Amino acid sequence: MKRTDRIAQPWGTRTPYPAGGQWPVRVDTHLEDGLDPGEVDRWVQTASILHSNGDALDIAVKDGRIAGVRGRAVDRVNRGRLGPKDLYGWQANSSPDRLTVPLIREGGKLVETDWDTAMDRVAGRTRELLAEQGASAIGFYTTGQLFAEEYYTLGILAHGGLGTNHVDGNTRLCTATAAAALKESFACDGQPGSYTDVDHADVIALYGHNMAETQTVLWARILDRLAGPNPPAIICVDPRATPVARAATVHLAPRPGTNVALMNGLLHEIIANDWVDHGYIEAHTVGFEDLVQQVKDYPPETVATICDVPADRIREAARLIGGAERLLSTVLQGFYQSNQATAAAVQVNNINIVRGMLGKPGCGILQMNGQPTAQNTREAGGDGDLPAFRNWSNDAHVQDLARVWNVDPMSIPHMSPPTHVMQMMRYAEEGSIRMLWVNGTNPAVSLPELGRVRSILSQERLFLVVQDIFLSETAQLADVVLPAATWGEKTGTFTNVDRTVHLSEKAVEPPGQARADLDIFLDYARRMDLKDKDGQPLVKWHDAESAFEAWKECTRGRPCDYTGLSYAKLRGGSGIQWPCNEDNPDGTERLYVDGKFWSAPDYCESYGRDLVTGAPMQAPEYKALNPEGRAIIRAAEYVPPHELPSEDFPFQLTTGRTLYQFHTRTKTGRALQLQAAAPEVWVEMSAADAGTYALAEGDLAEVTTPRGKVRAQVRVSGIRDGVLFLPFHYGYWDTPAGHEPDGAGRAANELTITDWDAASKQPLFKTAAARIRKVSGGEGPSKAPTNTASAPVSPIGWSTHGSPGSEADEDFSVTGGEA
Ligand SMILES: Nc1nc2c(c(=O)[nH]1)N[C@H]1C(S)=C(S)[C@@H](COP(=O)(O)OP(=O)(O)OC[C@H]3O[C@@H](n4cnc5c(=O)[nH]c(N)nc54)[C@H](O)[C@@H]3O)O[C@H]1N2
Ligand SMILES: Nc1nc2c(c(=O)[nH]1)N[C@H]1C(S)=C(S)[C@@H](COP(=O)(O)OP(=O)(O)OC[C@H]3O[C@@H](n4cnc5c(=O)[nH]c(N)nc54)[C@H](O)[C@@H]3O)O[C@H]1N2
Ligand SMILES: [Mo]
Repeated sequence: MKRTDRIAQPWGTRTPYPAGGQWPVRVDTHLEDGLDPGEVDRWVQTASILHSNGDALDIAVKDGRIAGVRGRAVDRVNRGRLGPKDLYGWQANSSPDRLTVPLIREGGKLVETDWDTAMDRVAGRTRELLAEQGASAIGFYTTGQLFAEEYYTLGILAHGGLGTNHVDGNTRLCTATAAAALKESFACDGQPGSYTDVDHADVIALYGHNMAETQTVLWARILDRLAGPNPPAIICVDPRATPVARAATVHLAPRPGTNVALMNGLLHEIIANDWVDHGYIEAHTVGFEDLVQQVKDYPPETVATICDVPADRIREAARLIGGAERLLSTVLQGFYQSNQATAAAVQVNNINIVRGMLGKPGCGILQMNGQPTAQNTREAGGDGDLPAFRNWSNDAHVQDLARVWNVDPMSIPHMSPPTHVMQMMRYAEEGSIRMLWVNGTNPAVSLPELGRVRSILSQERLFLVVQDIFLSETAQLADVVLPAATWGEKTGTFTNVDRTVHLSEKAVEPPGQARADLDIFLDYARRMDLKDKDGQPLVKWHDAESAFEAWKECTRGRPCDYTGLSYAKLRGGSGIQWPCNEDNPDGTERLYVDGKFWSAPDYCESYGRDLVTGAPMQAPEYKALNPEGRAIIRAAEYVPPHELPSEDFPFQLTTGRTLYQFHTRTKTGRALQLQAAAPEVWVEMSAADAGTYALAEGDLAEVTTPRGKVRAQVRVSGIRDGVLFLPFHYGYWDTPAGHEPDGAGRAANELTITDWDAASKQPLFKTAAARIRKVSGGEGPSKAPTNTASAPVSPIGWSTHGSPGSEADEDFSVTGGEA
């Protein structure tokens, strides 16, 4: 047993292990001050809610309150470990400013009301709009932070009940490209790999993925491999000196927005040196010749000029990848939110495909998710796709869904792709979407170009419903605010990046009158009197477990088959990876083990899209391309970002995360230890750029793009020259002043651009042109964390550490765990 300051040491103590070995157990516990584990009344099973890793944990309940957390030793994902956000973030649940009663807007102000009044107003407005305009007047914008049961219920009521095609999730901002890239290469969503690939890999390549800060426990697994015998080589592609970059064997720091050029350069080398598996390509793929032709134009010297990365370093990275025997590739926002998102992410798939590195231990692709239940949003249809990876452009799939729901197939919208959120915002701006129901997301801080977003959401003619646990920046603009119960206060399932399904059980009562999101949706379905084609209630379930049973039926025979799972089976042990069914009763560790893909034309989720225009491919085209259901190698040429640096805006601005904060901070900003570790926005720039612009550590600077201004203290960091970085966590709920007098804000999205990837429709948060100027000298260094990507390049006199309440126990004595 060891006490560790987990703010100062986010990854905790090393437990080294060798290639092919089993990751040792380390059980992390943090309880409220003075509480002894022996005094805990109950431990209640769940998994982490503040990222996509799916770390399993138990909530400590004391006197009906959440009083701490402990990692679950038995779980395959984390083997007991927890990250800082999980150790401390739960405190937000009992924050005194939780929403506890519904609110409605009266005379311009939000006032308290009862559930009947609030829900009648929502249902009443829905009925009016259906009568006046039809379902196209109504949009739903959900999240990646509810449970599978809730998305499935939302999906049936929006698609099967009202019949609107305007359904999307904030997963559009998050993992739309993960889904799109998997659909392009394998014609179906679903991660091929498994976290255990970390145990076996000899090369791990992380593309635009700061895993050290955003999936701390998975990174701890890699650190433990690096500390053990025969460690893997690490390749990092990131313009900043992240902790991943510092641990890397080779770090490539390209100009933001040039990922496709870089990937084509790597593929050029892999193909030119014949580091490819011709047998695999021949037997299991289509499209290789196109790739060979395409990457001919990208020799390392050409790529070096586009990306500003030394040609020899590209060769070195390619040599490592080309020589790997077990290659694990991971991809996240540095690709997904950057220029040519899908095309870039697909090239990562191509590397593993042409090297034949799929379906074997250590050979995996993790097109990462970000949010805890982003996968479920996509699976259950919360993002507008049809549930269980049914193909909206395949009539047989629509009919099959209509059978499951017992509705007329024509009542399920499927004539065009589902409306993505940026398009929904456009429709609201133009006035054709007149009601928008936002749940579990805070678009007034997280969407690009906030000035525009605020003006859309605050229009009188838009009826805005916001279902949240706090009075967020978005909720402040709403016509009706519905107080939700959250993680720990309700039951449901969630699925992480590597398809592991966890049960999350209710531990405590929600505050005041707050209700589980599922109960809110069920109440709405009842009030709307939604019926199936026999006049029976459309939604035939009444609680989380009955919703899960219905969802299971919907997945039967589909790739994400849940039929072998049940709440009982998920209770007590480890999470289980789908597909889990009669054939795979214990779940499935890796997909595509036999080189067979879910890409047969009559089974696949998608016929693919044109990577440049985004236009969906038609069935005949797809059938001609891929009649036998193989993996699809899709080549892409590099196209520069739309907004490039200019004389007026000489920098590239990129945005992202820091280890201690989650998104718009509604939870982590209310957890003392986390908020203290990263209390205020900062802007990162290189030492050379700081010199040129006469800026120093701690100076107050103003960053400007054509959309707006943000003020932040300068952190001189290891970021590449020519690039500025802003964390996007800092909105306005905890700044009484809000905007600065002269119109500058502190939310990074004041500056970002309304633009998105053509194929995935994911907004571009990572490439914009900007300028920076000094406002005033600082009164000391910026408060940015020092042990993360924002580490200062020269000493600033202090380092990030916790206060007395931020120690956690690490227990190394637990043996066993999952076999
Ligand atoms: N601590 C913490 N953890 C989280 C979250 C959080 O808010 N806080 N959120 C969760 C969610 S929802 C998500 S989606 C994930 C996101 O996890 P990540 O994707 O790891 O996080 P980001 O910081 O958004 O972006 C990753 C990196 O992309 C780099 N980058 C920027 N532009 C480019 C580019 O053009 N090319 C390349 N190659 N790299 C570029 C940035 O420098 C950054 O280090 O994290 C999850 N985990
Ligand atoms: N500039 C820039 N912008 C970005 C990104 C970036 O890297 N840069 N990243 C994008 C990404 S990847 C993501 S995922 C988004 C995240 O953006 P958001 O989804 O807007 O961020 P959150 O702060 O997680 O918002 C979740 C909201 O749901 C509420 N909530 C929490 N739990 C529950 C619950 O159980 N029920 C209900 N009803 N509400 C709940 C929270 O209080 C909060 O208001 O931001 C995107 N925006
Ligand atoms: Mo995300």
